[in-house]
Amino acid sequence: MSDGSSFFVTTPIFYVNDVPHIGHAYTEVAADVLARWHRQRGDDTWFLTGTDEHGQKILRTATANGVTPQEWADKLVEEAWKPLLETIDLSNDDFIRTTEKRHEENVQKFLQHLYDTGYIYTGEYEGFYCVGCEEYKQPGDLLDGEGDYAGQKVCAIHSKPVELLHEKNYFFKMSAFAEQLLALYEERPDFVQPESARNEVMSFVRSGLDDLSISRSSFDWGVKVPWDESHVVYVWFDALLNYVTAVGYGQDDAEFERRWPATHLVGKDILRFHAVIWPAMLMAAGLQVPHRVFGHGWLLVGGEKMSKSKLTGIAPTQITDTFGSDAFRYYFLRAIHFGQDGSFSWEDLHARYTSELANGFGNLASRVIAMVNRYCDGVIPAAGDMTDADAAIRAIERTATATASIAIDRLAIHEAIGTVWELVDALNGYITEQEPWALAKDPEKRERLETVLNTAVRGLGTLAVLLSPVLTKATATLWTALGGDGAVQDVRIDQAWEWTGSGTVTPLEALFPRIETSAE
Ligand code: ME8
Repeated sequence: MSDGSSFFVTTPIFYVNDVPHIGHAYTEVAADVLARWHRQRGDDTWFLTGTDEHGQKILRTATANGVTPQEWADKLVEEAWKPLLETIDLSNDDFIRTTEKRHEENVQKFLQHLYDTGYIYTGEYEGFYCVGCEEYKQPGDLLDGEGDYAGQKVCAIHSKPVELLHEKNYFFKMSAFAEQLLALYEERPDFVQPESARNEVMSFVRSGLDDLSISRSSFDWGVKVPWDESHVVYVWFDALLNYVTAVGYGQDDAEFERRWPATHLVGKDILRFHAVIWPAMLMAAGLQVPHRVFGHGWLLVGGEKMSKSKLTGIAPTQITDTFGSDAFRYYFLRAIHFGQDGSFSWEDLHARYTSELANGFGNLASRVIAMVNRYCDGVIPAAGDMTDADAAIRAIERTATATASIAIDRLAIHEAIGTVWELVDALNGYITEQEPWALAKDPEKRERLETVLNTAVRGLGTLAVLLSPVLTKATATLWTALGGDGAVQDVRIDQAWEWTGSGTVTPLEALFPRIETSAE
């Protein structure tokens, strides 16, 4: 399937004004599954994540907490954002912070280049600014405030009042790229995904593109504008550049050439920054635009976008402490159609954990291994003549291997997992129908028993490989119990169905122990 091509996947870099919640972790696990899948297909893979540390939002939070913004960012990164990587078992290759020298210096280089080539000019701007979004808002994007904010205009995303700003700033000639952007969306229909996101972006650009204010002079927490140190770079202009500064832009041409362009996964809240502003910036600098931008949906709690500011934020550890990182990764990626909004509820999580992970997959693995131990002294038996039922399982393994990879290429992560789950269900049905416990009672059916157990063990091996990007821990345990060679994540995922069990199995503890009560 793969020719060992390059695959670079990113998440947004997250603001360090607060600690992570499950919305941030959702994008992270999606990117992680893609990265692990591609690595297992032999692609030259790079997975980047990190933190966005400049701007007014961080400055205000730090000030309110009586520390410098750098101290605040250092604390949050070390105490909250880096620990998240372990909480949900991320395999990121790099973690960039926008306060690092490798980033700041090359943001300045990029800006200077645009200035020298005439894409930056001085101008004045007056408009409503939302510090939560770190963005100037159009009047049409605002709502009338209620309660404490009656009589004021509030941001539709943060429900907090916007501020009227009037500044003399540097501007990026973004409007010059409207035609080129529209041509890009036309020529490369997969550039912005899903389709609904593409339509939204196209109509936004068609309605007219303004130039973009890219500096601020009323505070100094940011990257200094190289030719005018009384200004700092607008936080979004600075932040977007992380995707190239992290892979060598301005300092290591070979690395940059090797990695860029990227697949960007972002929440739909920040789609325009990635699908409009970012490609325009790259076009101005004469660099390649991203490979694609995928805007996923929101996690909803009680029907609303989950957010810390609305006090509906749930910390990832609230879930992983009870259910584990595998269940976290599985639940959000399986239950939510990637690209659409999805409601989170503890009941749904608990129900899926029990029926799909504990009863569906975990129980299958335990039963099959226990039977090999009981009936064959732990030695994986060879297969005899195959029946249609055995051949059907082999066919499903083969189809799942191929179809899941195709779904991953389309970024349909939920579909890839769903396809693999057809094999879980088929194997459970196969065991029920073939009744190995009954075959074991009849010495004349010994060969049939061995064929059934061989087929089931091979199926489990295929599942271990195909699910390893998602269920990172359970599949490693299963692979060891099956006597698989080396680490499961080193087995080629596009050849998952080819694994032939041999040797001995070792006893397996429940992969997903039952959790009796809801964690609510
Ligand atoms: O926007 N559902 O950072 P941020 C799903 N620093 N995903 C969610 C979510 C929810 N309820 N809430 C947050 C920024 N997310 C900028 C990005 S990139 C150059 C700069 C996820 O900390 C989702 O990925 O506000 C969303 O886009 C991101 O967190 C916003 O994170």
